Amino acid sequence: AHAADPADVQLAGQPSKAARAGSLMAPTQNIYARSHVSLDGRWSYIIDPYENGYYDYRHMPFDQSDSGKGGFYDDRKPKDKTEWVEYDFDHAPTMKVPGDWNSQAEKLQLYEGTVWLRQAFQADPKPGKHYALYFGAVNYEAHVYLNGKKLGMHKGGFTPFQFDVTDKLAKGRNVVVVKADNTRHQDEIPTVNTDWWNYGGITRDVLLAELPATYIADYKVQLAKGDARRVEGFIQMAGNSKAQQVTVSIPEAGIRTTVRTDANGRAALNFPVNKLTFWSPEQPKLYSVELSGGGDKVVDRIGFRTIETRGQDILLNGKSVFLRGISMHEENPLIPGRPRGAGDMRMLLQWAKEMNCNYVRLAHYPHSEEMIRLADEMGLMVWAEVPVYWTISWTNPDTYANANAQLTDLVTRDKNRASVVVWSVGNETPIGGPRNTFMSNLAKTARSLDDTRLVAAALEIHRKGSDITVEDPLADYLDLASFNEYAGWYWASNAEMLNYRFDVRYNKPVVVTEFGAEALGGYHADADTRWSEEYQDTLYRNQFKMLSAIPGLRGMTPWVLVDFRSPRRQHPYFQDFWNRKGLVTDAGKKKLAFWTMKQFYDDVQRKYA
Ligand code: GCB
Repeated sequence: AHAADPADVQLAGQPSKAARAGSLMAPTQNIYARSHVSLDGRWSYIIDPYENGYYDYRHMPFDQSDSGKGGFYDDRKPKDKTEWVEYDFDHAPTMKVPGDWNSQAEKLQLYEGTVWLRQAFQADPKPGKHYALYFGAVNYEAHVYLNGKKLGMHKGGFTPFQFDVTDKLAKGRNVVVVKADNTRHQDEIPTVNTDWWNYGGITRDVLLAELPATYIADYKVQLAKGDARRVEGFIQMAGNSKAQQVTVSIPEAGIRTTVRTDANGRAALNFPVNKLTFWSPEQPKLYSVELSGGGDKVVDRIGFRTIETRGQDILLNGKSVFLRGISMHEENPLIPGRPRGAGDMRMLLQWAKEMNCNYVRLAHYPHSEEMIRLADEMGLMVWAEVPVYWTISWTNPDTYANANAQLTDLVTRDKNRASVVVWSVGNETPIGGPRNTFMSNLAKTARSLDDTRLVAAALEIHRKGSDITVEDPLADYLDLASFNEYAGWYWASNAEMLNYRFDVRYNKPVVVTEFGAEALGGYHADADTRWSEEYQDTLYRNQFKMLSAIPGLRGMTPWVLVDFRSPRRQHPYFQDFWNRKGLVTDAGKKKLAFWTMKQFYDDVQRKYA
């Protein structure tokens, strides 16, 4: 709508492009380990369904109209009693950041549109330093202003972005204003139709980071593809003098190597490693990895492991594994809403651990960096996904660029996390020419950015008589035969489902990405009664029988760990805006099938021991 503003460019994940994009810059790797202040806390907000703080009464954006003043980003106060100003952040209500707005005010529960958020903070910028204003995620479209001046715009609700504010920070009081807009659009990623709550707002941390004149902007330190004895990766310096000597050391393993970055700040990493303890769910070993050069130093906690497929086997550190998983949303049912911190996330992952999982599918969008770091620490392998879900606008090149940018940002952010073993390029996308091109291109992007992990997607199944087949041209680009199936729920019933059999013809590991049934916690009846815990429990038992007959079965992530909110779920008694396929209720209580699932995983674990 306002493309004239040069700062309104979407983050493309590449440092070179980002450098051109106004003050948007590629997010700094491991920003939490840099010198920073948190801007989390209570932010003042104004609900603005008509975008009154953005457009004048002729519907011209204030920043392009003659009227000039009027945008809420000015955070204006009347100079004296005679002046007319119709908004006032100082007397506006406040909400918690990070935190979605839907769960913080009754007025906002179903709201989709614009909310303005404001925070004031003190700064003392020092000469020779770089300053970056970082957002972990804002859903969906964020226009960001510092001291009344626009820094830029970012689209995409689940990936980080940051602005270079080096020359824009004031000594003393600064004001940051965010216009967050969670309106759904057909051409965006995700599109208008999803089975989850469209939580709006600043849902992850906001930081102001201080970086040295020359700094380590990005790095990858991981084992080479299928090679447990060699680290491969890169270092990317940014700032004033990018050609630097950079030392990478892993003191605990007695490793130390030095490389020289080129004029663009780039150096490849490639060095032998012996005697490393490999990361695994049983022993989630993380090493302190130190990178230093050009006056900067950053320390990360990194695990080392290999992941690959051979025929129908998935090999973790060369050993065949079964992915004992569960799908999960990034939502704390007890709020309910997006997690407000690491404690909320740990609670969710802990439930997966209690079920004896060694793996989680973080559906259907990039979860917070903190979630992945917890998975690293707690020993859970991760399937990471982008919100390319259902019926995307396959032929729109801007839509593709957006999906590609979100995937790039995800891989860029999490490439050093040992827990991540699969990049998923989407979920249940309907087969067709333009879609096949779109999706296979995304798969190629994932592989070109990172060839050390598996690339997959949650595919759909087809039924012919009693045969269930998986046939999708996209599968040629993927490492797993991974699909969703709802035997016993959306088709067939508990009584009929065992008449079906799976025929998966790909010589790839079979990982069932979803199956499930809804059950209202505490509702007990017989195994034929929909919505009862007994129905769900029997469906799980039947699924285990059906799936165990598939020769290449190497994992599953049933749908879903916890009941979650969805506007599509409208049964007034059993659902009331909740998808009840959780194995844990919205009150945090385990349903019968939780224990059945755990029993199954205990058995599988013994077989793979
Ligand atoms: C699916 C979707 C998931 C839904 C689930 C359901 O296939 O991938 O997002 O929530 O089914 O409950 O219908």
